[in-house]
Amino acid sequence: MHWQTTRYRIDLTTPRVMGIVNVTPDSFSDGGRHSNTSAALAHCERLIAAGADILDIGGESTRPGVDPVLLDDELARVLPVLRDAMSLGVPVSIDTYKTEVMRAALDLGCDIVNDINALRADGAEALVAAHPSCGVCLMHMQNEPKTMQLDPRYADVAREVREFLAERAQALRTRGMADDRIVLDPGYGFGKNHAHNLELFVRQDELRALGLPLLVGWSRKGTLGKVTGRELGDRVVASVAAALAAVQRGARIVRVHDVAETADALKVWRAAGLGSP
Ligand code: HH2
Repeated sequence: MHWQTTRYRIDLTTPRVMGIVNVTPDSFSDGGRHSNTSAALAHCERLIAAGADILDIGGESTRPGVDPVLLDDELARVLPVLRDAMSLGVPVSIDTYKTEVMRAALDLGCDIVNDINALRADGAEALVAAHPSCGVCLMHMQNEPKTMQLDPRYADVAREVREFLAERAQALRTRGMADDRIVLDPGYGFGKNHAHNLELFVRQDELRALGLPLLVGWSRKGTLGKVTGRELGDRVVASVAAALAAVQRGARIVRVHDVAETADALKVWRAAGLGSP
């Protein structure tokens, strides 16, 4: 199993670690830490040294209740970081739902578009499908970040997420995009309450029926705080455990803040013989 991206064909036989680079003043767990270009680039280098296989660079926080960032502000945050990160020797992903940001990133040669909105913005689907080789991650989200946690409702969360992701993947196939460029993400914490997140986690296997690789992002999220009783700054162990459990349930890429800890855990997981496909 591979993930075809602009410059790299990523082998997913081994689970991969996607390191989070938030070039934002207000991300839920690391806002303001890497909000200028040089700090963000230093963070990229640290994540690679710690074992990141992919860098995911974003310029807008999508935490619950947040207001959208203006297009020009987002571009000014991410483009200089993307430009330099492209030379660090690993695949680079742009974390955005804005078509114009995707376009600018792809023009720079960016490898992957990671979209929490699964390419539903005007022109996003056509743009990505028309690209000759970039990878894409399609994530499920009910509603939008501003309102998604107010009152999320599902009749059957696992079925609805599966049907949504199937429809979004099919839309890209219809435009001629090859399956090996597409990765799916259940979107833990995006328009889902605590019970929804846990039910989806327990039934994550059901998403494998879609036949495409899964990426998951549990890192430091609120549900892990509820499960453990830990505050935001103290959720590393919970996040690593969630990443391992997600991989055990079929995820091939884990999107994490704590790269070194997650990479170590995955090494032990593989040494224990749990890594064979
Ligand atoms: N979660 C966040 C952002 N982007 N992308 C994917 N594919 N999956 C996720 O679960 C996901 C994501 C939220 O985390 P973070 O980037 O740390 O926070 P913020 O949105 O506040 O910047």
